[in-house]
Amino acid sequence: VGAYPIFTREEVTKHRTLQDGVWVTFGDSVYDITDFVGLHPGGSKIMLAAGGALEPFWVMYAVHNQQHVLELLGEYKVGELSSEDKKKGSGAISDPYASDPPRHPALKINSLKPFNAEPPSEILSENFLTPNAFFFKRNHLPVPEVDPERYRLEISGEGLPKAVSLTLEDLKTKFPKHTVTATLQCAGNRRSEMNKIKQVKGLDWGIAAISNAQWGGVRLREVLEHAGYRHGGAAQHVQFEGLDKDVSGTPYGASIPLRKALSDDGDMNGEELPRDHGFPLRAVVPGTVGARNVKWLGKIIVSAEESKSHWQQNDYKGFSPSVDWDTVDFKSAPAIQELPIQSAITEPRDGALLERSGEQVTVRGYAWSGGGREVVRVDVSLDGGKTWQVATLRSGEDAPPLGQAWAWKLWELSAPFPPEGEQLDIVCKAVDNSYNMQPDSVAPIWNLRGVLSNAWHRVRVSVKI
Ligand code: HEM
Ligand code: MTE
Ligand code: MO
Repeated sequence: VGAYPIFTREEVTKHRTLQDGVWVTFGDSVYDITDFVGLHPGGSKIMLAAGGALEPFWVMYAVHNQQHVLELLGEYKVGELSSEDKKKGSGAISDPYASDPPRHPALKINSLKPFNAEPPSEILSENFLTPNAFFFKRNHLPVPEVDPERYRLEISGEGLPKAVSLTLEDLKTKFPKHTVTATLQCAGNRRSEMNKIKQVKGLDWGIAAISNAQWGGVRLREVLEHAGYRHGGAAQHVQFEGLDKDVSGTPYGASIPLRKALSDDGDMNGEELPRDHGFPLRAVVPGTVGARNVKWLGKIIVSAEESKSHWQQNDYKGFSPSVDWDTVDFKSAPAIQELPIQSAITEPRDGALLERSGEQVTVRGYAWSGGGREVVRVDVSLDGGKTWQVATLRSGEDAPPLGQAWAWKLWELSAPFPPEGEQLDIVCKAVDNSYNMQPDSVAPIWNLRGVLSNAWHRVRVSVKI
């Protein structure tokens, strides 16, 4: 290792544009990342750190605390900080996640900061309504601290005579309360199965980035009417902005088509909306991908255009297996809204050891389809898909009106063990009322972002004689 040139922090600050070169520091080292800026998977945000330390930004984006990222950074090293500046350090870094709420220890954490976690799969099939503590949690940023007294919901845009601001008290007293039981599923649920085919980018979700709750609150339509919304203009979309913001002050955002604008706020399974799930207000968009169910809702904007948010424009879209990170054109695909038919086996778990003495094997799971399409059947195979049996569906509620099956169905199959064999290849697949079915394997639906992973779910278990 040859000696590196020595720089002061003062000198580093002079390199903050592509013309002057883009330099950053990490620990005691200096890096010239000019050539990496255009290649950065996180886009132009990287320029926020230009001329200074990476640490204050990387505490927010903990995706960087990985060996492969540090190795990549190492390739751009050009110097070391002067011993004077080494002593000073990069300044105290406050952890933006320090005020995140406490969480249940049984959750399987996929990323701590931001917090992303799924419950043990058995918990899902044990409860038609997933208890809030176990409901999967998917945050892109720190959980904002919202003072309910000072909270305001801002509503503006196309077709509204003027901007309107509502307090929580207004929302609770000026509108009728509605409830809806709706399943929320992340676009990345079951991504880990795609990773087995070929590496995708994103959190390695198992089968439990999906949960079901009864949501209580007000209808978005009624809030828009209260704000004086009139049809006839250019309005096509309803944009949502969260109160969670990144280092550049950009909030989490998403939009839904205007005609879908039918939503709720307020409580979750009869409890106050938990901080992780959007306290004090979230958009609930039944039948629509998790990403559009914006939490910590601060702003509603009716507009002719979709949300400009990164997550609406350059993420949460599906592509052909042939598309890679060099060829992907995010403008060429529509934003995911309704999700496809889905099901998975929650019990037994892959790799479990079953006792034949029980004589019956019991398989449990969930099934759900987007857009309010009702699951009408779940087929289960104990022999890898050669023969099938129909599972019993448990809906937990009265039959929903056509096109409004927002909640999942839990299902169960109890069947005699096949006469021989030390292994069971259990498979499930669901059918919705449009007769949409799941594809039999992952490879043909593989996509670089690892979304929409809904192939037949398979678990292999051993049988003890
Ligand atoms: C993602 C490298 C600076 C924001 C990534 C990833 C890499 C990377 C390799 C992909 C990680 C993965 O998915 O496994 C770097 C390097 C940097 C740098 C080498 C400095 C030399 C920054 C800065 C910010 C930032 C300063 C913010 C101010 C992000 C974001 C993502 C990301 C938001 C996630 C994108 C997504 O989830 O799609 N970065 N980064 N990065 N980076 Fe950076
Ligand atoms: N809303 C805000 N403001 N910030 C977020 O990070 N994550 C979205 C969505 N709404 C998110 C958000 C994504 S991708 C999903 S899957 C769901 O919230 C997860 O909701 P949950 O944490 O209540 O399960
Ligand atoms: Mo998500």
